[in-house]
Amino acid sequence: MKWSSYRNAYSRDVLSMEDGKPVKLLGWIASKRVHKDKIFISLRDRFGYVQLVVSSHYEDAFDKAKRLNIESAIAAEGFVKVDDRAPGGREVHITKLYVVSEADVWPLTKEVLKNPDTMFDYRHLTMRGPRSRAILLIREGVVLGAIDYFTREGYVYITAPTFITAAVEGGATLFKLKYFDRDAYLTQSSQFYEEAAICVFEKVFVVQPSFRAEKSRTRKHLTEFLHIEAEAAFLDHEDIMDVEEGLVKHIITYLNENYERELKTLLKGSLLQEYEERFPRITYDEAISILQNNGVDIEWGEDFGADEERILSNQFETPFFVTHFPVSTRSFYHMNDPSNPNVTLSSDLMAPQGYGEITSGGQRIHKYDELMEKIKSFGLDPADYGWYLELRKYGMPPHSGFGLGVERVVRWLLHLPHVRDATLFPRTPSRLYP
Ligand code: NSS
Repeated sequence: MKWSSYRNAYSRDVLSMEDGKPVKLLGWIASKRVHKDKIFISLRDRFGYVQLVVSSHYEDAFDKAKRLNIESAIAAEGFVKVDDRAPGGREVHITKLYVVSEADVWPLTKEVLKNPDTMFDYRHLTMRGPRSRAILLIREGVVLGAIDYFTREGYVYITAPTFITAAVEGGATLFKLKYFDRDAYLTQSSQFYEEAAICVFEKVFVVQPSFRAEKSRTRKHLTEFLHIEAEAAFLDHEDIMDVEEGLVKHIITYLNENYERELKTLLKGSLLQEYEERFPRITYDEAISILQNNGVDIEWGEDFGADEERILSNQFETPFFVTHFPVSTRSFYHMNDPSNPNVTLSSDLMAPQGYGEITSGGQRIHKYDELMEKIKSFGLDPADYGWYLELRKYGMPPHSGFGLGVERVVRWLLHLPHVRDATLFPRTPSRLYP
């Protein structure tokens, strides 16, 4: 049989068909219930689930349905039956059933699924469940929503290399590897390459993995995450916060418009909250006061850890920016605030209700001497940043940019316990398989 031309409907089409319509379906047996003279199969295909009913009257189909393990791939022919008792009000009464690929006994017992570690050992199989399916589609929606936003706003999509020679976000979290006989690293951010590209396109964005050798075992750190980054010429710190805010609001609207089914599956029947008002903007100084007033032992100049972020973001019901981080807490490329050289023109966008940082950005140093001085004051070797410095000699305008962690956004929007739930095959300090 030529399976590519066999099918004439998907599960979701059946749900709006009239009684008696003949259909040919392809998919997997997600579950089955065997009765004396009837077998109920929940068939899964790329659009979801539909109920099949195999009656003992059709002996060959009945015998196959009885014998087959769940997750066997099948082709099934029959007629649509309108029935209020069926999920979605329709089922398909099967007359013929073909085995496309027979499955062994499914190894995922309740024990396996209960323990997050063994659950992720079987991620290649557990991803077939309705919940991970819906989460992965929302993740797709976050990326497509972002691409939709950037292309509408005139940003050009570029790509940057994964093998790099120097740190963007500090040497401590670089993954080192051998590049033939030289040392190289895995990229932490495409930002520097985007900065080069804005002198051609003015506004650019990337969607690609970034890598961090981060040992911290928190609910928000992966060693490989999907990074959406944007960079724009002639935009200052305030302007780029507007872009970040516009992006996050657009992603939410895009998901509500295009992923209603998945959102309702995951959010107990509701859609995502849309935010009309402008996101609040508080300074780092104000954030420190809030933390101190909540009994947190933190001094001015210290960076926020996971706990501080959680406590701070628990004070808010909408996303909010924290701006003007101290020079000591930010990478060297950040422009110092001309009105207060102890702080930078930087900001993090925080998700509310304890979820914390989802984007980070700000204005870059665009002047050669200023950047050279800052590189040296950070104890870095200017030779490592040759081309990046050189850009400042050839017409680099004031510019700003930011990065957004896709798994962090998905985790927040869906209230997931951990960022690893927001990606297909998570990479953490302890997980490199599957
Ligand atoms: O380190 S960042 O805060 N900033 C940058 O990499 C800039 N160079 C981006 C830019 O301006 N183009 O990371 C940006 C975002 C951060 O807000 C998180 O949402 C996410 O990337 N991020 C992570 N997600 C998951 N796991 C880890 N380890 C992680 N690190 C950052």
